[in-house]
Amino acid sequence: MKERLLDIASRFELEGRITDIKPLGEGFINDTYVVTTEGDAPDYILQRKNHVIFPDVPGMMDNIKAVTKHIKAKVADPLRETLTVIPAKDGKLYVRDGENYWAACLFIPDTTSPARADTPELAYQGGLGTGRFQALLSDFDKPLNETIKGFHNIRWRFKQWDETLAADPVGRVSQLQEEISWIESRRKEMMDFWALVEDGTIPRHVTHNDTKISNILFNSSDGSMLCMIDLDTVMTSTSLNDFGDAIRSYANTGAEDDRNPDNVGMSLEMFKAYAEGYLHEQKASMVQSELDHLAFSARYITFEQVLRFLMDYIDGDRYYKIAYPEHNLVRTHAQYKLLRSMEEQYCQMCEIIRNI
Ligand code: ADP
Ligand code: GN1
Ligand code: MG
Repeated sequence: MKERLLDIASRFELEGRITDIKPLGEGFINDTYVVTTEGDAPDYILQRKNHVIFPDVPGMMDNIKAVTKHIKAKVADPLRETLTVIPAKDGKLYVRDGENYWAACLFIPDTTSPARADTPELAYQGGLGTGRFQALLSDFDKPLNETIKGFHNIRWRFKQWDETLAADPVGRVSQLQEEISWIESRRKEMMDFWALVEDGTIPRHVTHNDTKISNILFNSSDGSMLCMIDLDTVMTSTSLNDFGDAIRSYANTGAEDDRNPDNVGMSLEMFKAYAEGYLHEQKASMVQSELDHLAFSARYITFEQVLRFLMDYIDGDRYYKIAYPEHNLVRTHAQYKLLRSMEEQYCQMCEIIRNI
């Protein structure tokens, strides 16, 4: 494996002699490695991009190159404040190795990417980070490729859901009637929200679409936010979902896949801190329909995540990496507990947003 990784890394425009290649991070989709080099040369991130999930890797890399170029032109430290894509020696933004696609970028040193937010200060910084990312891209006007069809489009997700339930490929549906009812009982309210995006009441912008806490880097020196990473899903959608998706991780008192439901719930303190950071950057540019639905976006994306984990379980675990056979079902239950907690505290969430 190491020889193969070395061979792939050497096909990119890297500086310095490679001293090591090690796995990094806990992403559910790609395989990530850090490539260390000798002396003063930079280190790199090497990533096997999941081309089953991202069918157009070249189009995805074009998106990443375009948005990072746009950000670099605006920030004080362009090598730290966004990703730097490293091209292959043939000039392409990826290397093909048989079936697999690989991409590389600069490793940004002196940063942390925590798995969870332990303090409101960190949540505030995370909110600033997402808000700033959106602000930097607010005048980006080139069309972006849709890297995953219908990513946060619940109409599309329900189409996949209906097909998966009808196919029931591994015979799990009959055991899951209660979980399936959690989805069905919320179908209408979720579709009603998405209809507002479809009819333009809620505007579309360039968004990150995967804002969980492990997809942002903070400065190790003082914990301040540095930049959003994992830009594979940058597309045009509603900004609200970047807020809602982040709340799933920053404000969860437990883990995304907690086996103990008692650990899981939404912390209003963390919700408030994240919202303060986000709105500090975004408040002035948001329209009323967005502000009115900001709190709901946390319910929307958490619901979507319950649906996606359960749908993958019904589908025989083909999308998310799993660590044990029931993993997607455990994730479904833990995210459902979080959703219920949001529903119970929804009035307070709305009031927090109004007060900010
Ligand atoms: P995945 O798509 O599998 O989630 P990510 O792009 O999020 O992969 O990378 C996984 C982890 O690797 C991140 O959570 C972060 O800890 C680390 N990482 C990724 N890119 C960089 C980078 N450019 N500099 C430093 N660390 C990084
Ligand atoms: C995946 O790639 P990663 O691990 O950052 C997923 C997100 C989910 C998340 C759940 C492309 O994110 O949509 O919310 O897992 N990314 C993709 O933890 O599907
Ligand atoms: Mg990630």
